[in-house]
Amino acid sequence: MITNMIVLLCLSALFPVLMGTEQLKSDFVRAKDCSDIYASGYHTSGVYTITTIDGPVQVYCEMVPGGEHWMVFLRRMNGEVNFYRPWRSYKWGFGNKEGEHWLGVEFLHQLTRRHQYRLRVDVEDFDGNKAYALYRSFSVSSEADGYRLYVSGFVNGGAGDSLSSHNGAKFSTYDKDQDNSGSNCAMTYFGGGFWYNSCFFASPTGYYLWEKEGRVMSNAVTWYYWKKNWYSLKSITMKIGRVK
Ligand SMILES: [Ca+2]
Repeated sequence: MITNMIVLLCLSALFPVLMGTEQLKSDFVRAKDCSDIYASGYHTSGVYTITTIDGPVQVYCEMVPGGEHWMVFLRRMNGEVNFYRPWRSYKWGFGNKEGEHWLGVEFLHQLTRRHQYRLRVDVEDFDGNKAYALYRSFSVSSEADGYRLYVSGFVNGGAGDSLSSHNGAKFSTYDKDQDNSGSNCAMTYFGGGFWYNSCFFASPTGYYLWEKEGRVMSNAVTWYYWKKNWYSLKSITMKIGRVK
């Protein structure tokens, strides 16, 4: 009897800890993005599961002290993941959610058709300098419409505006050319899937280069209005936050 009570006491003491560190099953069902996860009481950055019409999907939620929270959909940081991939990969996502990955453009469409989101792009060079670009509005149209990018409301966090010139562009990969160039932007520049126009001022899915290699190419990971096309970034993160 006493032993049972001790076990119960221990369990009740442990339960809040478990609740704080693991996403409960009921939250899996409810959460459709990182805002829902944050609202459920999870304020630690990490990988969580959201529910989509195509089933559960793991996402990286960045929880910033003070209440901001973001859902990462692209991260480059060390070149561990190959981004030169076909349409199917960019539609459904690939990579490691803790590290380099692309979430999947279909999920971006599903989320942004129901709620309003903003976009933040964080960039970093090999000297440790950081900057960002914020867009107050971000959405992606349907696959039938080419997964067009819509961004507006630029706020300069030092990185400059390299994305507004991509506004309205369809999504392209090397095996699905929907760009506004006479050529195939992704194939020409050995780049990953992106909203290429003719061709780009931002190339977050370009070929990852390491500073020491000293051979920056036109197809590198670039953000033109910060470092032009001749500097391959150390890291870039694209993430969205629900506005309402
Ligand atoms: Ca083309």
